[in-house]
Amino acid sequence: MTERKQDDAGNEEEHGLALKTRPATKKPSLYRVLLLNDDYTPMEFVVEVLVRIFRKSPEDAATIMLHVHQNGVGMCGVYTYEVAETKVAQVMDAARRAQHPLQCTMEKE
Ligand code: TYC
Repeated sequence: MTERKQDDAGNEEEHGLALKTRPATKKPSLYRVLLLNDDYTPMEFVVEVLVRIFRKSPEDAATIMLHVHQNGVGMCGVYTYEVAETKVAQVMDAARRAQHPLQCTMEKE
């Protein structure tokens, strides 16, 4: 009877020889990017942001914009930390340049 041991990555060890059954990878944490409603940012500007920065179709962008308008907050997408951070910065920069009070945040999923 052969004794088989598995390490933390699920790799089998036998006689000191590690047999890699799968790579020891870790899934990155994901973050939701959220848009917040306000009374002043034009609806058209929000749709443009969703199309240009979040790669939404004009139809999906309009649906998300209306959801935020009616519910106060809505999700633009789920991304790894660095991608989410970049998208939040791009939205905040576009809003600042256009002098709209649009706010965008991220939260861990
Ligand atoms: N409430 C805004 C208006 O009536 C539209 C709006 C939608 C603003 C979504 C921000 O994230 C937002 N003009």
